[in-house]
Amino acid sequence: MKIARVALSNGQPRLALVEQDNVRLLEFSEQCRGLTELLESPDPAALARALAERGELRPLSEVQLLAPLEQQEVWAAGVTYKRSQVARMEESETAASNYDRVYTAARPELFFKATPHRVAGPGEPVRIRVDTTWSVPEPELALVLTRELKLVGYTIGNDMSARDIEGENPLYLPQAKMYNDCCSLGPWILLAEGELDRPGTQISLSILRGGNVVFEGTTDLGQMARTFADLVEWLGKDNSFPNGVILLTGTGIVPPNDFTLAAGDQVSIEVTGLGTLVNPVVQGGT
Ligand code: DO4
Ligand code: MG
Repeated sequence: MKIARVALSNGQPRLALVEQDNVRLLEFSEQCRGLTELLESPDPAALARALAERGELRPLSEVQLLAPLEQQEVWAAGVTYKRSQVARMEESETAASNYDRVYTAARPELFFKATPHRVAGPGEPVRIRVDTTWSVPEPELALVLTRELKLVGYTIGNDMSARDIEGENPLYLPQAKMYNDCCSLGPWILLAEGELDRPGTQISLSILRGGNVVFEGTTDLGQMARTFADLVEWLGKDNSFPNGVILLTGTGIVPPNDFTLAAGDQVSIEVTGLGTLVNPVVQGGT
């Protein structure tokens, strides 16, 4: 079941079930007035079905999709795929051995990625920092977790990254990763039902420039070196998330070292069973 956050003409965010080319709006109740309450309920799918019973149907093409989060923090894991380890070792002269070691260490790399106001929804711009000349999108599966860190869903994440800044000095990682519009999420949440087929879940990235594809890449979750449970357990050590949390699980696709994103590009990330998250790219002008 897919749950979208949508904006109606009155500006009020609503929730909706995505049913092929339509969305069915949920009628809020005392029990559920938003996404967090739905996700925190004992059975989000059953509650969503009940709230959708008398829900209005609208064509998907006529609703504006919003980023699928409310007050959740966004965190991210890094160097969870061999491709990311190799790319980071190439970009960083001084910190190559850190990336080598963290790939196999028991403790994963985890970092704070974004507050909700820094997150772009579907169709909204993601940003290249003004002080970088080497930036890439990072297409990642994102785990949707409750305040008790129960995995309740998945969405698509883009962990925008300035490779020159993080490569210059690992202490600059927060600047390479955290700024306005540094992350996009969407297009909706796929509620977790049983185990994901990791090797069968493909992540594809395509970057368009002037209508032409300038980079394409694919990986699958079977390539990820860590389990979701391992990442979540480390995230939760002495760390609380009163509104739940979204955890990006790392990238397995890194464009070649001579590639940088440019303003005007369009980034599309597709994940099997989830859909496609599309964002234009901007730089400057804030
Ligand atoms: O240490 C750099 C960040 C790694 C990362 O974001 C990733 O592997 O996805
Ligand atoms: Mg990343």
